[in-house]
Amino acid sequence: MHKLAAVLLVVSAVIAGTLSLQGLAQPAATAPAASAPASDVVIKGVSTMPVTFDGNVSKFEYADAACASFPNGHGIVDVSAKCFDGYLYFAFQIPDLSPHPGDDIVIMLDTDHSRHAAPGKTDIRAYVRRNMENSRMQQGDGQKWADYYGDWEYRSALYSTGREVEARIPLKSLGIEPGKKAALGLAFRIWDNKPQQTYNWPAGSNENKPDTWGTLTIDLTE
Ligand SMILES: [Ca+2]
Repeated sequence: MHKLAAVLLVVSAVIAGTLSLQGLAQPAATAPAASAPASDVVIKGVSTMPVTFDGNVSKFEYADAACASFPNGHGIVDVSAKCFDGYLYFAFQIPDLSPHPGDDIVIMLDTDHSRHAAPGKTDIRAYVRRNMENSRMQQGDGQKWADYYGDWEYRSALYSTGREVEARIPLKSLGIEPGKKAALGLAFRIWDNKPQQTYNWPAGSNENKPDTWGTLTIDLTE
């Protein structure tokens, strides 16, 4: 009887311990993703999974992609990045419970990783609006962003609780050749209209300051 009581005590202690551990583990597991997402994205090799460039983001297209994520007030934005068929692809799954025509996502590349304090000629970005005809491509002029005619393409699709965006740019227009390795600056910015709020990746980065951006490594040497 004493033994049984002891066993029960141990079992209940283990259960209590497990429960309290789970309670502790939850904020510890989510906190790093929210406050300090990794600021490096590494693409190794060319993807083997074909893309249908239609705005829909499926796991069959991006299962072997490099990943990043950041919160946007509605949930977590999942970003996939990969190289395929001569293009650099980005795919976004953006939870958004308050759709507004002015919502956007912006993809910024510092193509020579020069990390200037203001957008320069080698800094480019795709400014993808929910209202797609208002989307545009921009390039730094040394002080600020200005419109340009680049090689970006983008598509978007809606789902019940958000939208998905695919964007691509030819590797050639970034000066990246097959068999080579390159480092670029990389940042994302989301503007949400309801409530009005900006969300950045990496956390704390500034879209107008390439020296605050993360790093995209494209390694095509294998
Ligand atoms: Ca697709």
